[in-house]
Amino acid sequence: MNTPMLRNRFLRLSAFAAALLLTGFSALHAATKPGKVLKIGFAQTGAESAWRTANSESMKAEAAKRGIDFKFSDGQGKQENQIRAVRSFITQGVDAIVIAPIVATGWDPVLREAKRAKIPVILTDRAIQTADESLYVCFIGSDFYEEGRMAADWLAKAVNGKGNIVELQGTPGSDPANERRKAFADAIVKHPGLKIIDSQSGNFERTSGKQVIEAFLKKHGKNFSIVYSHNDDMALGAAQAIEEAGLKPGKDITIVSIDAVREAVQAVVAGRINCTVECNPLFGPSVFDTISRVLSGEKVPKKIINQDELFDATNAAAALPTRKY
Ligand code: GYE
Repeated sequence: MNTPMLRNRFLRLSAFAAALLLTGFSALHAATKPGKVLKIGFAQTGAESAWRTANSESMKAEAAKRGIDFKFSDGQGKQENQIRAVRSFITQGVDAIVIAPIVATGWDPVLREAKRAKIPVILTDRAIQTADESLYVCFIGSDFYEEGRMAADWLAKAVNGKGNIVELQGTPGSDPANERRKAFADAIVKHPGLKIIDSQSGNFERTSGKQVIEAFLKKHGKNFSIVYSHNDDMALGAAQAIEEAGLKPGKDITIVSIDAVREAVQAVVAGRINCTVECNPLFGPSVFDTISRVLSGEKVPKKIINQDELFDATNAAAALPTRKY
């Protein structure tokens, strides 16, 4: 090869290398360039509860407010649908992916694919179990263990540490079901008069919750006086089953629940449910703020935990007018 040819080839190669370097380095900051429309995918679990509806609405409203090209996928209660949605977000080259993982395990392979594609993943609502915490940027949601503990402590006081309990569990293998179950069990150990005599999943759904309590009423008769429900939809289903059996929910049977959706807070005011621990679903603004920070290269905390309160007969009526979900 003569010298001019070599020089030519060198110039072409260096132009190529420079282009590569530029695209590589600017990928993250390009996402935050003024005027650029951000593309964000959200793999939601499904539409099983009033909590979930409020959460989806919060995410959609905030995305619209910020002019984000928002790709919303309803997983219809199946992890495989959520995984498929995440893969399609990767193919579409989104700037960030948000997942509300229906169950806690089985996410590593698809998260590795997102990492390879250099797309940041934010977990919301439910946490996952993984040995590799670098597979996601951060988690935004509630402390489910704390919610279960609050429910148990409230109950122990309300019933003087005595009574047989039946438990309505959330979706099997989901982080809120795991944590709310464990926290409640850990807390009632301190009260030998409180005992869980039966426990079954109602999938976080009202109809299933109602069916489980109907079956428990047949099986156990009047042998229980407390229902602990992992969410409000199932608690409202339980209240209906108890009424249909000719008993008074909130009086003959104490109901303690979690979420504090409007209908449940109303039921507390009406005396049909005795207590509901809040689990705030309105974290759309916090999710998109966090994504902006991540895309502009800022470091964010690994866990961003929402603060939750508790509603019972003492404060439900006052809270109702300003409840936002
Ligand atoms: O409590 C329940 C929903 O993951 C916190 O899922 C969420 C739970 C919520 O179906 O109502």
